[in-house]
Amino acid sequence: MTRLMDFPLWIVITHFLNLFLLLFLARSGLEVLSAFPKFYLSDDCPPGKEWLRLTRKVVSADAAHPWSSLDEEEAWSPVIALPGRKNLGLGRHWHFLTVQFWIVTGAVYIALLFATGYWQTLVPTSWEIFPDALRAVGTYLMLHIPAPQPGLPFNAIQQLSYFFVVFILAPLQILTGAAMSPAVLARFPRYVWLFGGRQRARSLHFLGLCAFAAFTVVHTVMVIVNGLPRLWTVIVLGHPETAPYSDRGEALIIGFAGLAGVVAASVAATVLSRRYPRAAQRMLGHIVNPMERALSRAFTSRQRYAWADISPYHRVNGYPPPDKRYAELVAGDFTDYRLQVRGLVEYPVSLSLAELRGLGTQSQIVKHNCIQGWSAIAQWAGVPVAALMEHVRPLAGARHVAFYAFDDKAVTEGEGRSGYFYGTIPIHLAASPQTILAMEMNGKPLPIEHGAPIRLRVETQLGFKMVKWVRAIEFVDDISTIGQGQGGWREDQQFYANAAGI
Ligand SMILES: Nc1nc2c(c(=O)[nH]1)N[C@H]1C(S)=C(S)[C@@H](COP(=O)(O)O)O[C@H]1N2
Ligand SMILES: [Mo]
Repeated sequence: MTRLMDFPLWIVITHFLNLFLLLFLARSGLEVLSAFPKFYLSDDCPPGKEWLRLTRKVVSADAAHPWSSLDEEEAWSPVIALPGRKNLGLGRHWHFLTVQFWIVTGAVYIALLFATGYWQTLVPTSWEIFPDALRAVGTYLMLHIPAPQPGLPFNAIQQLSYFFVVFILAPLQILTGAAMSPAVLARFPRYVWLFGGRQRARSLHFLGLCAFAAFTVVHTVMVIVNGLPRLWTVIVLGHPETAPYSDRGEALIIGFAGLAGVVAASVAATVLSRRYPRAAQRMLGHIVNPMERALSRAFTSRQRYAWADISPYHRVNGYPPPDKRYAELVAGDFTDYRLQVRGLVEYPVSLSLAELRGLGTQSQIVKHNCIQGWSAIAQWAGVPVAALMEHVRPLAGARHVAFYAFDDKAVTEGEGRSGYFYGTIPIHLAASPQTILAMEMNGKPLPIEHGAPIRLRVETQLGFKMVKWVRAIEFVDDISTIGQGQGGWREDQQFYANAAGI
């Protein structure tokens, strides 16, 4: 039993890695949050009905002039957010990179916990733990240190809180994180219902962050109160609590070097991302994109909501095209509109809306998930891209499909960005059953703000992949020659990941 009093090296190492990775997770998580700093109970995200708002900007459904959800973004300081100041794309990259290492660290830790019998220090084996924990809290409140439980290194409240963090809080963060993925949501809508929907999962994920933060503060204070030099030595060197701590100097140096390393890595990640965003996007992408691609490939959308589920208000992202050419098409009720379909196809075509519709239509009621964090349910009807592919016959070399839009983002979104909006998807997503060129929304012709006359819907992906105001479609073998080569306008200009299943 005395063995349990040790603080073995594997705990020292996983404890340190956990601290390191949690800092990255929290900071990148705050970056993601800054893109839509409000929390809803309902997946409709009704403007003004958020249960928590971390911004002063208020938007309303009946605003006098149209707004785009990108206007709801906040620029948070790089001191708290990684990388800070409206860098959602890279914030997500850091988050998804770090979470992979965090899960591996956690899995190794739990495996060793059970392999060594050390689980007994964390897992309570009697209901007495609750009254004992209360008594321990009482002892703390009287400014005394409660005695550890017999044969264990921790008192009851310590054991209970460590158990909660390791076996409840950490898994809950992973599960609620997964419940926000559009691919998971599209394939397993019932899983997301476990948490009461995507927005509740998002709220819980945030409360989980708060719980982690609160735990970290209390835990640190308690370590200080419980006897800093001795415990510091234990945490850094892993010596048995009972051993003499002659190595205090060594522990001080190693411990502070470790903390300095964490801070330095955090600063380096911030500076690298802010100075060399494209390099950061590429580097992080090497590890993050394969995971996203695998998810998007494995899951097909099986969404089938009811008409009653349709959101009363559906946010808009992206201002309509200011081009004269587009205004003329609108004025002519799109009778002059032709969809160009070209590239690596056997039969390039130019289709009127009636001709396009003639290829066959389909309708779906689905949840839209914007990368910023909001969601909304709507019915969309239009022509399956698969039907179009049957018509134009992509050649064997066609591996991606590019969708070009009418909106010049230099005019509508500014912020130093340029070029017309476009997006690409791999050809297998284009052929997916719920991938359509929508021409109708909620039983009416597609409204201008939602992409008239045609917008793409790819139901396992984030909203930014669903190009609105589609002008032309091109089948290509390689996306690196289009735009700045990252696979889409938001990928090029905002450093979003090209795969968008998470
Ligand atoms: N042409 C074009 N398509 C676009 C955008 C845009 O700015 N321009 N924004 C994208 C983003 S980020 C989202 S979330 C969805 C929003 O669709 P909605 O406005 O119909 O809700 O459109 C996507 N398609
Ligand atoms: Mo979006």
